[in-house]
Amino acid sequence: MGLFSKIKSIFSKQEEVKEKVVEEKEIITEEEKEEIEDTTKYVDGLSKSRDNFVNKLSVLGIKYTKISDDFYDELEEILITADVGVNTVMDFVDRLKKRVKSENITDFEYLKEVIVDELFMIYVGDDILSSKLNIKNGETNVILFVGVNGVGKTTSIAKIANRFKKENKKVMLIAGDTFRAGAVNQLKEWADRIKVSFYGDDRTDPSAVIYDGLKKARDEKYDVVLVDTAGRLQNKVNLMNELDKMNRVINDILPGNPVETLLVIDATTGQNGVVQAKSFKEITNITGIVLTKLDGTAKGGIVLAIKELVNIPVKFVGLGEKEDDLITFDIEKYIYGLFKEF
Ligand SMILES: Nc1nc2c(ncn2[C@@H]2O[C@H](COP(=O)(O)OP(=O)(O)OP(=O)(O)O)[C@@H](O)[C@H]2O)c(=O)[nH]1
Ligand SMILES: [Mg+2]
Repeated sequence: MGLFSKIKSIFSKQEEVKEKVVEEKEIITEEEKEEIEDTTKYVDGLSKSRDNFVNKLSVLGIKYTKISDDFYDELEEILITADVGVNTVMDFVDRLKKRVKSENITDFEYLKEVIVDELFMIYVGDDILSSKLNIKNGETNVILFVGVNGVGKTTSIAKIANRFKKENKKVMLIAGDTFRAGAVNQLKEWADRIKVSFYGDDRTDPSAVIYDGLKKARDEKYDVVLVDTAGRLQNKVNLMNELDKMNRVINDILPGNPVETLLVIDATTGQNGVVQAKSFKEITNITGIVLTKLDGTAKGGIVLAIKELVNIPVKFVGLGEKEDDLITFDIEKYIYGLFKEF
């Protein structure tokens, strides 16, 4: 059985359980419930991408009775327009062609299976990219959030803080975005809403604010500190200097920190997001990506482009605007959400 069939059977079993819970009031554990809820979020959040992708791919299966060069050309086009990324698509199609030849594949149903398997392999590849955060219990962990404006940094911070809060962690948000008017207040409002601590003031030097906030967090033994930063598309050297300074301040007060620097990317910006990831990777040590607004795009293939072009793990995905709509990235659930009906 192919990988995709396995994934499909795991998750369709989950869906059966979900129905039983609703209709027959079957009792399940909290963990099982969360798993099912997460899968549902992927399935719902990726519906635009799924409609786009899967419909087009299915049409291919009807249109072509033989797997020909034209078929491959159209397949390439579909994947490229879904933001998978040109090089990734080229490699993928090469591999697919080889498999079709060596396994003598003529059946389109089987080919579908192979297509999903090979796409899955792009992400998994040789190395396993872990979506786990590098958090140490009993220590104060600093997570720095970077990214250009409007991508969803502040919202993502709130959503992630909310998750930590649910795990009973002591959480502080620091308003390191001293640039945009209203940014400090926006973060404070979130902190109040989800009931976590907040540090921010009206100084213009983010490092000064971060310094004081972190001292407080260290002395009062906070578990996690999430630092918001300004998202300006300014020149690279300035941004690099500023991030360097912030990193020095953070590491001074809490050696070994930040434990994570998460780059926030808006999935609806497509290949632009990938370009941003490349630039940020050049100027600072990005440890993970938060991919927001996947629910708002039909081009869910961007996850694969990120893997191929920047090779930084996607740690969270935003699949909606609500507090709970940011979840840990899970490639299997993602693939299922994308190809459920394929
Ligand atoms: N649909 C959807 N909307 C999102 C998601 N994440 C963020 N948003 C929306 O995107 C908009 C911008 O979010 P912010 O968190 O303010 O973005 P930011 O990066 O902090 O912006 P600046 O502070 O201006 O740099 C808000 O309206 C959010 O509600 C998501 O996963 N899905
Ligand atoms: Mg912001």
